[in-house]
Amino acid sequence: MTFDVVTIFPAMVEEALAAGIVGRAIERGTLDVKVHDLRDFTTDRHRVVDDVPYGGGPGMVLKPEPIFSALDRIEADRGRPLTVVLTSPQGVRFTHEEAARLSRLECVVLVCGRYEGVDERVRARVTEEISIGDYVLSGGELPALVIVDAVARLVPGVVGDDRSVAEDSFSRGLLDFPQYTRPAEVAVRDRALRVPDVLLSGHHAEIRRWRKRAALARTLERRPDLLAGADLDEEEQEILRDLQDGRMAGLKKGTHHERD
Ligand code: J9Q
Repeated sequence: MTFDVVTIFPAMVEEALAAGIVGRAIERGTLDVKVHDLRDFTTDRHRVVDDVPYGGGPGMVLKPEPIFSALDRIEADRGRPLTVVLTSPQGVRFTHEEAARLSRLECVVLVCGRYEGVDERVRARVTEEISIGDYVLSGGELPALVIVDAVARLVPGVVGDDRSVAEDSFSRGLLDFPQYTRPAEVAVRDRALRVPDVLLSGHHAEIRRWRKRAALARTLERRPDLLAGADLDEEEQEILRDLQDGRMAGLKKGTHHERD
């Protein structure tokens, strides 16, 4: 899979991409990511990428021609159909499902917008507009990096062990179960915090069941909205019913349930 990122901050994007799992996948050639400096596609002496908005108002708007030139070049270089994503607050919300869909494409271009805006005519060459959430950012570079990371992880071979991808919380539609590592006991201020005994027991069937229960309990507590779309096996459905009974009972007067 290939990504092309069009940005006015190429160094920021390059540095972030060089780190971690995505960086290693690029080194190995599993992923091909090119970062394009929008200023390289200007034709004036001062390499100007933005201008004042027609009609007046504060801020600057990204000019259309450098973006069109960048897309022309990328299209010619890749020689394949492009999916052109504009990162913007007006886009469709980015989710695991969107990431999975993009991971099946060959060539994805990410155009990093600016807070103040992008000339509306750029959208004539954009195939989709994506938002990573409802907050104000200065530019589309961080959203583009979020999208590359989430999509790349779903490309076969990018993550070393594909079991981690398959078991990944949003692949399964549930939150993760709690994880522990050594030591088995650690002091926090005046308290000794222990790893749950079952995880030290070596009883694999029990461990699996404890993890299912813990993941379901967390999801029920923190993100009950996810349960509607989760695909649960028989055992998980039974555990969930049990947890829900306990929760409802716990809300009633005079009933008592011990903590998990
Ligand atoms: C370009 N706020 O915000 C959330 N997803 C994308 C964005 C965004 C922004 C400003 C500029 C993208």
